Amino acid sequence: MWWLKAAVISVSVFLVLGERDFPLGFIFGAATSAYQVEGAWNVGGKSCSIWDTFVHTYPERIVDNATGNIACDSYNKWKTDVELASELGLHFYRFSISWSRLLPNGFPNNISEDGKRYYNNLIDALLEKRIQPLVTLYHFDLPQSLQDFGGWTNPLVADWFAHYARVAFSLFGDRVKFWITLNEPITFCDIAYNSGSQAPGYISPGVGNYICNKNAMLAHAKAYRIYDKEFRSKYNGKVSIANEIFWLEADTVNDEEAAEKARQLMAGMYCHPIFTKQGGWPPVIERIIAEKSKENGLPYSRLPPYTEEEIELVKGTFDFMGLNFYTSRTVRNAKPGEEIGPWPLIGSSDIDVILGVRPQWKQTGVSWFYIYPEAFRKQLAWLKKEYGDIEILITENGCASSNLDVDDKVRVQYYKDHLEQVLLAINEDGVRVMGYTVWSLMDNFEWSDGYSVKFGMYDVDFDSPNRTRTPRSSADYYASVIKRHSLDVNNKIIDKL
Ligand code: PNW
Repeated sequence: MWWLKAAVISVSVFLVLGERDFPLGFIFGAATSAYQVEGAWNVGGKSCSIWDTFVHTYPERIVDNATGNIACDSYNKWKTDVELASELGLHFYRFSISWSRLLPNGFPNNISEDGKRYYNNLIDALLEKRIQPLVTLYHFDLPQSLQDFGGWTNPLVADWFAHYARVAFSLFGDRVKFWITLNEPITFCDIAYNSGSQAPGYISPGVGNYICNKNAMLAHAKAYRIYDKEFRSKYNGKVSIANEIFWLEADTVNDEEAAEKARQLMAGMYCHPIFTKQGGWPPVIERIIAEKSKENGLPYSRLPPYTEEEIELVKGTFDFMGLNFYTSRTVRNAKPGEEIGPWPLIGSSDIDVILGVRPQWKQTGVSWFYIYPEAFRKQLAWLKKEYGDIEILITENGCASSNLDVDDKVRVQYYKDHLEQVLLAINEDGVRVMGYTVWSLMDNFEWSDGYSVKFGMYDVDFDSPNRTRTPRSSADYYASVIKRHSLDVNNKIIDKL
């Protein structure tokens, strides 16, 4: 009687899995990135990346003129980092490879022994503790030697990146089963070229950002295709990209069209080419930028078009979707003649919308970051509606503070509230969320905010040569969630909230 058996199984699964439990197989991790933690910027043959150049050339663009020269000194303290990951009980640790450490001239004919040794040690130490390495190939730190040829605005960058990816797959693919090609191209294209607040610091709103965007999509796709063709059958890993997406919500019921347009600019420009059946740019944005370019007196669009071949190359290059989620904005149409502020993320004034925040969203220690947990579920549901029933890995989520509190109640509350929304997305909306990653394992170099903004579950003492790491309450809380595989944790931290 198969139905009786099925009924018994489903009842028992129901009994075992409460609504605050995560599905079996759901994985938990934490993340960092090379420039933000490694330090050792000129050690072991490593060449300069664009972030080395940026902080050394424009110290005034970084709070307190900070640099990542030493950062968390993870180049020397990687064993300690693996200890922290193990203390938390992480299933995986997401870190990035520094391209200019592994390939000092940017090209694959000179592989650094020191770079190889460093990443091999880190990967092996993680695996020894049964922690899966999840490796990001590119987290904002292009070799300066390639920037000298135009960096992300030179179409050849797609091949440069693909060659680097092949080296990394062949050196580490036997042990690394999860790869992220590019972290947040919106940050290194739109924020970078629209505002100059990120390396390379070159400002070209409405032009540079779009060229970078297209080249980044091609770079990702070429790397994915190489994995598919040359490595998948041997290593059987998964490859995708990590996109940063703010939840963009209609300000009033009349602003739904404006909000959808903004979503297509922020999410669509980096998702539509990869995750839809049609591929290419989101049609609404392609049309708007073509019209605007005409108004600017140009005989062509500032948005570089995709050829048919390129559309095919990029389309479908994912094994899951990586999502970095932090915060939200409201959206409304601009009034005629209203000045559109320089908003770096949905840059230039190509779409005539105004972004805002609601008064009830609490601001964190960072200017751009307001807390609205329900948005997380809305974002996940929108992605499912837009791109289909694909697996989503939360590749970053976390909370900023500007104080040194070891008892970081706000951060614990943020994790709890956001994980609740992940569970609702899974249980109520049927979104296939496969795992969750905290940004960040420890405090680190927070780009233009230097060390003034902290995201860590571990506090790092940047005044001590030892860069001592101390767990905060959020580390305790996250460790209990992982251990119980549930938000039903009765521990002293939650009692105190
Ligand atoms: C992400 N914004 O970057 C990055 O992947 C991390 O390197 C970074 O430390 C983390 O989020 C926290 O900021 C962002 O201005 C950079 O909206 C900028 C923005 C958001 C995320």
